[in-house]
Amino acid sequence: MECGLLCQQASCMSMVYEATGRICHLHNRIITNTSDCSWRPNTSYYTVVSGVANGYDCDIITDSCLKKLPSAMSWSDGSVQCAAEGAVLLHIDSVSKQQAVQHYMIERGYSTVWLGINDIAKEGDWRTEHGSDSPGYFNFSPGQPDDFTNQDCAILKIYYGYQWEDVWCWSTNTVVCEIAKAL
Ligand SMILES: [Ca+2]
Ligand SMILES: [Ca+2]
Repeated sequence: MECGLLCQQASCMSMVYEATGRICHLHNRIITNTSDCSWRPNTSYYTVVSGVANGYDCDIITDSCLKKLPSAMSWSDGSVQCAAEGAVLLHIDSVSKQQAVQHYMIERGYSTVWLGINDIAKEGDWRTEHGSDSPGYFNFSPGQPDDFTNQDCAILKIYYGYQWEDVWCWSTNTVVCEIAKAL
């Protein structure tokens, strides 16, 4: 009861009460399913393994959770929308992640998805969405990026066998936000 009142006062999204230690854990994220919690033996509470905002799928990528936004939009609008919920645009930095995302897109029927990289600041110099890091991993389709009439943002595209293409940042594409799994 006290935990619930504390939660109300703090406007928390969910809570876990640790009976043995009489500790109330308040969370600012909704715990979406029981696999996010592990049952502690000999106690009457759950420990949060990964509490993630509602609507995110945490079974695709090892370290993060993904959510597709309801409508397609430009790269910068997608970036702002993801940031509003503490997330970033989907970022692929390894072969294994590329394969996992590809499987996810096939399963969901997504044909194009924005990637969190661009070469807006300097042509041909691809950088991650926030900050100045080089992405480190690239999977552009042969002949891409071609900067055709100033294309500075990247998508992952079914047409190119799920490889990447540079496109106009103002074009509208599916947005998948990515958020780190919280422990
Ligand atoms: Ca470019
Ligand atoms: Ca292109």
